[in-house]
Amino acid sequence: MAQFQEVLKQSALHPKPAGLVLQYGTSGFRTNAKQLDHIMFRMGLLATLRSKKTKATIGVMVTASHNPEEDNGVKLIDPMGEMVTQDWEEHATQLANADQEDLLTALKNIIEKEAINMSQEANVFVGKDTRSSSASLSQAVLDGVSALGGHSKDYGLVTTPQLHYMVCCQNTQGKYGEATVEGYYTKFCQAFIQLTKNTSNRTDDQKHLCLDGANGIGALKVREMESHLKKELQISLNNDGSKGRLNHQCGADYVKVQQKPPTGIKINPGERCCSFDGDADRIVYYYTDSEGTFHLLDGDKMATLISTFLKELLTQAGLDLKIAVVQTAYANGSSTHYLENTMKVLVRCTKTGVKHLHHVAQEFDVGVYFEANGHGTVLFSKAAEEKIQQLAEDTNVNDKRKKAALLLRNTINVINQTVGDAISDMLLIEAILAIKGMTIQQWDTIYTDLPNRQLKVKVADRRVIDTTDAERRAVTPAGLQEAIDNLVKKYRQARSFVRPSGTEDVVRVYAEADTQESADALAHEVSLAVY
Ligand code: 16G
Ligand code: ZN
Repeated sequence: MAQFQEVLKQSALHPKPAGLVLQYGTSGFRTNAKQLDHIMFRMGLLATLRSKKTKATIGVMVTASHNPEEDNGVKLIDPMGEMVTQDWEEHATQLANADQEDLLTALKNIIEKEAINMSQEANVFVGKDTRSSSASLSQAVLDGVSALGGHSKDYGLVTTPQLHYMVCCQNTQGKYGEATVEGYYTKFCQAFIQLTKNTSNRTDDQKHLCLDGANGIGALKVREMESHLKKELQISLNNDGSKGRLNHQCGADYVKVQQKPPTGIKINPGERCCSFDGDADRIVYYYTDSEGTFHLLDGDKMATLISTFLKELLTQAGLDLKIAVVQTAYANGSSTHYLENTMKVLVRCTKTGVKHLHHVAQEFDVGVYFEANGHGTVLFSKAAEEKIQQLAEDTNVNDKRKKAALLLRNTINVINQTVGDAISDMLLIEAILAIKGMTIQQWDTIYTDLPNRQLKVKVADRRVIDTTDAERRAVTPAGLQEAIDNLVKKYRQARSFVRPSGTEDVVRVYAEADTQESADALAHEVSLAVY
């Protein structure tokens, strides 16, 4: 077939370095940008096949998120804006690692296995972050799509969640919103304005937010969005990419891991601040108190604020909908305890990685999911959305129920349900704080985090560690879990687990306890048990 000849010809322009083996990991392919040209071309091919198979538009995002500027990466987005399925992750790895002369065979294998009709049309949306390597790498994706005769639309510079949104809008014929950047701002900002409309007497201080854009795409997009916010949110933007390097001593990952503010930003005591990561799918909040002590409000604190807000509204609206919070093993024990025992909300724990949390959250009417690192969103079932909509339109309900229903409806509209989204999460949190008339300090005191420590340990082969119970217990090597259990017993309010990283060649250790000294000591002792 002529298209295979074209693939052969084009692929010669995107040759695979001999001997290079890469894997489609938890967040796609990610490594030094110099090694990725052939991967990008091949992911263009694969996205085209996935589009033919699903008869829908597929997304390809070129980004390495919070990694350093010299890295890059790519991930595929499925029709409803979710991560691509596991089987196709495997196809991606197969295709990426085929030697140049075996590429057609690998391609044909996938076509056969998936019974793909090659005369079906294909449509692929492509987006990229601000890395200097992203321009040529996203061109390689586009080359891959056109080599297989697919149509493509290049969105250029967008955040990862914006591309997820575009794909979802396109495949739902605009029901989710308009598949343009302008449509994105209109949808989310309008909902934000509606939510904050009746909050009385917000001072300029309350409307003010200090934002660290990680010198990345999020900063660019917040600038574009600002006029839509009609001064209801006044953002002072730091690390906007004009001077500093992407993710260098700034951004959500730096702030979360280092437990300190981005370097070089002056923060006034009590001032509400947040940081995005390099592709704006993660956000963390923080402030410093009058003594200069730094306070981090991570994904767990966001999940708690959001689920409390939603639960109160559901009760006021008189809607009997099942709400749950989905966390990972990294969730601070205090947050889980508060949610289960004070808020009486159902809490579920899953393996690390957004797709796992997303999947479990889909089981509930309202599923709030957050990783401690700041990636998260809220999912509403179709039935839940319909009930809320009906109540909001019902003329026979009392004012209190009606008001709650309207707030719920606008809350749904301010949330990007396709994936965790720093911009949408920021608008949601800002709206909740405004509605509740709450300061960041008041939000912070809902519960107190248990002191904790994370360490990474280099071992000969991290795959010898196998885990169960959402990564909270080690099954192999024999004796390891018992050793951890014995160490944990020595401390108060203690908990610890180990798991092989899905993104680095290390084993990660997590420990928490009643004091920082204890958490540090426990993490250290557990890391010795891992060797
Ligand atoms: C990836 C995941 C993130 C997870 C992290 C864990 C996505 C989009 N990203 O970045 O959710 O927290 O991996 O990394 O799923 P680790 O396995 O190295 O600890
Ligand atoms: Zn990210």
